[in-house]
Amino acid sequence: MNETALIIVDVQNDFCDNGSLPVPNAEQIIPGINKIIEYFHSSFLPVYATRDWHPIDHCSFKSNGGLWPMHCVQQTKGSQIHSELLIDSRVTIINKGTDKDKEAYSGFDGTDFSQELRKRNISKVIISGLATDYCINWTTIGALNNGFSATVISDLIRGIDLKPGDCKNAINEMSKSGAKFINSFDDAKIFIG
Ligand code: VGL
Ligand code: ZN
Repeated sequence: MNETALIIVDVQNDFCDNGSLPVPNAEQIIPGINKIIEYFHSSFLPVYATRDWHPIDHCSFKSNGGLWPMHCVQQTKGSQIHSELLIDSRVTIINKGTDKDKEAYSGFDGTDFSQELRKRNISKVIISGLATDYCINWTTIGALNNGFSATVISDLIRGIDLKPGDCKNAINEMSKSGAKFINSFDDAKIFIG
């Protein structure tokens, strides 16, 4: 149990420019994430991408009493992973938020993600993507709660800051829960291993 996996969280059209719930500057992180994906592939390490994957009547939508505009509805263009992200058959997709009655910001909530990681002898995850104050925060804490060590790539996440300070608070929360933080320009070997 000592493999490291990369998790790319929710880099989907609806969270990018022109999407229905755009995260400011989301697209800035794509080139950097692509470099990390290539590093993982060349090291034969596993790569996962989560997708927010809601049915059209999902409880998180304002139309159904939730907090958010309609976003990432299954099978729509908005729910597709951004086309510039290097996703191919080597990347395993994890869908979350599929139960219409349950908000699920964590990739570990209502999925078989932790069993899948354990099956592949993974004990450590490296996390990047969207959004710092929601799915990054909850997925990171979900990983820790499931017994994985978790490292977040600080410069390859972006957040919403619905209330100013939300992203900062999320980073403090992840840190207090035991997450580590690194920068992508550090030698990757520092965080694999
Ligand atoms: C997210 C709000 C609603 C996220 C998902 O991916 O961070 N945020 N659904
Ligand atoms: Zn959502």
